[in-house]
Amino acid sequence: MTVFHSIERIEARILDIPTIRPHKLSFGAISRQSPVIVQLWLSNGATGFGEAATIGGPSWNEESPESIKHAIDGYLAPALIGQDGGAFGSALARMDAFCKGNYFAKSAVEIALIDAYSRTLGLPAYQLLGGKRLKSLPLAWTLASGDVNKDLEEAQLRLEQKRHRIFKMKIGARSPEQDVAHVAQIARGLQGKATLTVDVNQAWDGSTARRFLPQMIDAGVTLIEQPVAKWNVEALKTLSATLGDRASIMADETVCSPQDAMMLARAQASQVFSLKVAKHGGLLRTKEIAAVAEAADIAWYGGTMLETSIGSAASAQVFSTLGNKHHGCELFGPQLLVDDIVTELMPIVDFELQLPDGPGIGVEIDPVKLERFDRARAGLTATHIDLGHKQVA
Ligand code: MUC
Ligand code: MG
Repeated sequence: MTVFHSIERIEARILDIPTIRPHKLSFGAISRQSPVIVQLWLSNGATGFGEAATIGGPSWNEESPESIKHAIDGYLAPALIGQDGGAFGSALARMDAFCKGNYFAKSAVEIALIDAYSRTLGLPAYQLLGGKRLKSLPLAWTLASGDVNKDLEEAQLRLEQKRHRIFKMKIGARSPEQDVAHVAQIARGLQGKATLTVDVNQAWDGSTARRFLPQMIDAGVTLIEQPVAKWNVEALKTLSATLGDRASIMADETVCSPQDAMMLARAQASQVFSLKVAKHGGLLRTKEIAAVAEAADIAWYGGTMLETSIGSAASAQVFSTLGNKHHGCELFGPQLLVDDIVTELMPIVDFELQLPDGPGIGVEIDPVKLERFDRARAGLTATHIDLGHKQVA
């Protein structure tokens, strides 16, 4: 028996949710996240939610909350209305035909579609993505207050609470010498009780990375994320070859499409891929990148764009279907926001995020909170990155 539930309606809204503290990255600081939340209805009345979040408007890559909403309202929703809700691959192909690129926007729609359809079947989304292999994942926290004492306080508290023992430090905004001193001070303060990683968010050129990463490793860092510009695959390759077994190089901004993944695998330019549902264009495409990683003996890491529990749970659904050659995940977005939009957060037990069971993406929306943070109601304007004292000319 064929079950046909057509896609009836798709709506996108931008929320504005403050962060608990300024979050400082190489390219600026944020104090507010503006996730785009998508709701999709099927003809049988089932509904699902999806999300795409950016960091500092279009500062992390080309898409912004406003461009995401625009692409969905103007192009992606019209492409899908009346189509078979269970034909996920065809839905992706139609979105590609109507609209080039715009992967964050497509991911929010695809998540909402898979959420709605799996709820119709009464199944967790992971059942439609290959089934659950992992029940939990070690959960990293990012130390990015910009102040070494505050970072250490945050880290100590989270260790005591048994929430996190992987700490990622955002570097690249200050001089490399200052960054090395900062990381070394945190490492000394934590006395080997945690795994340390750094994310340079493309800030360094190849020679800076070659000169300063060995010092980071001497200080205790074992995973290095996107040290150079996304196009600088030659530098990633040299670093991967020369840093040896002491630390792994992880691609983030460089690895978006399956072609990027193939290119990095052929070049042997990174030992780890940071998987992010938004930049890959959805849950199914995240599995494609993960498949390339597995075939090329590259490990994966469950990345985030600092989503609410909607996007985080959707990511958790697909991560739970992957193999165990991983470095944990960083789905801590909900903890960085002053409040969330679901009734119950995914639990953290013994430093591990418990990956949700269904139905759908496994979390339930709180409609009151959804309204409370809705930009259309609050009348806020676009979120901009704070460049601080950075000289940009
Ligand atoms: C990134 O580039 O990884 C993820 C965690 C965090 O603190 O920032 C993001 C973006
Ligand atoms: Mg990154």
